[in-house]
Amino acid sequence: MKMLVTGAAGFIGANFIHYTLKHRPEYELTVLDLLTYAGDESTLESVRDKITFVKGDICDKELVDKLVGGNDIVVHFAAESHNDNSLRNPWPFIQTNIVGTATILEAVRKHEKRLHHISTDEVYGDLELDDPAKFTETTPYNPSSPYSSSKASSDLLVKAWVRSFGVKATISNCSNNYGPYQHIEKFIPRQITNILSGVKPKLYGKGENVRDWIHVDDHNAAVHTILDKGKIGELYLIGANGEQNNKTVIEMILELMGKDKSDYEHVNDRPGHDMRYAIDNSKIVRELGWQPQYTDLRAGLEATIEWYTENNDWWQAKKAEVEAAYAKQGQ
Ligand code: NAD
Ligand code: TDX
Repeated sequence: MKMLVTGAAGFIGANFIHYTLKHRPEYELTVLDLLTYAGDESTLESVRDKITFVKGDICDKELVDKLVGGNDIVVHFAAESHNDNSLRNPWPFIQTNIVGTATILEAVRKHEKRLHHISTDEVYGDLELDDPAKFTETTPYNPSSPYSSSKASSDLLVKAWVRSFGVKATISNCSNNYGPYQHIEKFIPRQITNILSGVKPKLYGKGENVRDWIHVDDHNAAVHTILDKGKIGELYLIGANGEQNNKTVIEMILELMGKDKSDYEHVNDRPGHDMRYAIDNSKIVRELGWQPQYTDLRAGLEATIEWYTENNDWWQAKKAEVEAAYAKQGQ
């Protein structure tokens, strides 16, 4: 099996490479990644001799055409992924997430290759805190931010290419991931590295917003399940019943790191901040037999804290720039 993985110098894609080499050592893996601020080649250093790494842009038609033509399957993670950045400057999101996905689609159409498109639950917008409903595969798209609307656009392109051109694609929409190698701009690693740097964690607004946390290895196991057993043209939601509000998560991190659980500060809220995400995972559980393994968030956070504590070299150089950008927004 020859597999092209886009965006695998980033958080989930890199974990996907490590997971795949461990569980499917016979696969031949090629990575296509532009190494934007979010990509870090060192994340793949330990497996460098087992993969082919190509530095390049998913919007580069010629390069994408050549790489797709030489592989059997494309797993498409590459994206601009951070909501706060999309509010500062939407253009890279439009380019990479929409034009980049269209470029991949045209190549898989031409070469008749299988595609799995990685997306997010944020395409559905948000839920009220007291709403018993969760997102399902039939919830209407209603994205809130430039990030989530660009991901929604990319999903719609995939659906259209499946219907009109018979492209053999599947889509998955996953909830919030956590685990090792997550960029420190994101909520959980930002707070852990703040505490490790002697800075107070920063909670947007009142911190009532709920995210449905899933360990990155559970996400990647689900992606492999879809590649093995998923039905072409179908969309699958991935989630591990991990709903928690942000305040509770910050308090948990502080406690686990031996600090007073009230030792954080409230900062400016995110404009248009989605209130709650929640995944009904019954389709992938029922139809494909996938089950999450890491369902204890406290234990998962403990392991993640340990990873950031032991891998200071991986994140330290990025910290000042990330915090300077947040400071400009009063965050
Ligand atoms: P990330 O920002 O950590 O990594 C993105 C990677 O894509 C980086 O290595 C970057 O260099 C690369 N990239 C960006 N633009 C590129 C381009 N034009 N050409 C080639 N490579 C490019 O993101 P992540 O958190 O690992 O997310 C991966 C995917 O999963 C995204 O599609 C995201 O929408 C989706 N997703 C993320 C989450 C989450 O909680 N992080 C949840 C659900 C879905
Ligand atoms: O410092 C912070 N303080 C804070 O309260 C940061 C960075 C975030 N937050 C809040 C905002 C959100 O309610 O924490 C929550 C999580 O924030 P992010 O880590 O930025 O994630 P989110 O916006 O929920 O999006 C994530 O999940 C879905 C990923 O970044 C997306 O790529 C994915 O699609």
